[in-house]
Amino acid sequence: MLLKHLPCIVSSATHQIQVGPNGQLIFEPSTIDIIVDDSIQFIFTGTHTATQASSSDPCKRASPPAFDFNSNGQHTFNTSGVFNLFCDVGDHCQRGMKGVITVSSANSTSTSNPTSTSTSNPTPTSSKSSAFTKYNCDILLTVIIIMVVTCFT
Ligand SMILES: [Cu+2]
Repeated sequence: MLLKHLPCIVSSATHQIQVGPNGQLIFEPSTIDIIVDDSIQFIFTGTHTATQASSSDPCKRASPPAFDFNSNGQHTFNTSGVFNLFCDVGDHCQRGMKGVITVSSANSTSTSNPTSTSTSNPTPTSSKSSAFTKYNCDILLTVIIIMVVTCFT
């Protein structure tokens, strides 16, 4: 049946990275795996930046950086790849304020669970919407089926 092959609308996800939570010189999480068209929302506490670093030097600015925030903001990753992330304030990066954002292509089926190495209270930092997306797809397909059936009867 043709309907089986209709593409579903896949909505992208937004993930959060805390920038300097609790006065610490860290990104939390410091590593994150997302897929193309997902967004990262940077939530700032204190004076920091969330800047793309050079691929060769994790404490040096990329030229030009694809993202460079000094307050709350959101960036959508439209291409796959590995993006180094660092804070360009003082010696924060040298003191460990850096991270890695890995963007996989959308046809990858893996949904990686970020392994938590945090010592603080685990707080959910990403909102997954896969269940919601599936629900939307089911509704969409149902509506299409009803329309088709209506047309041919
Ligand atoms: Cu900083």
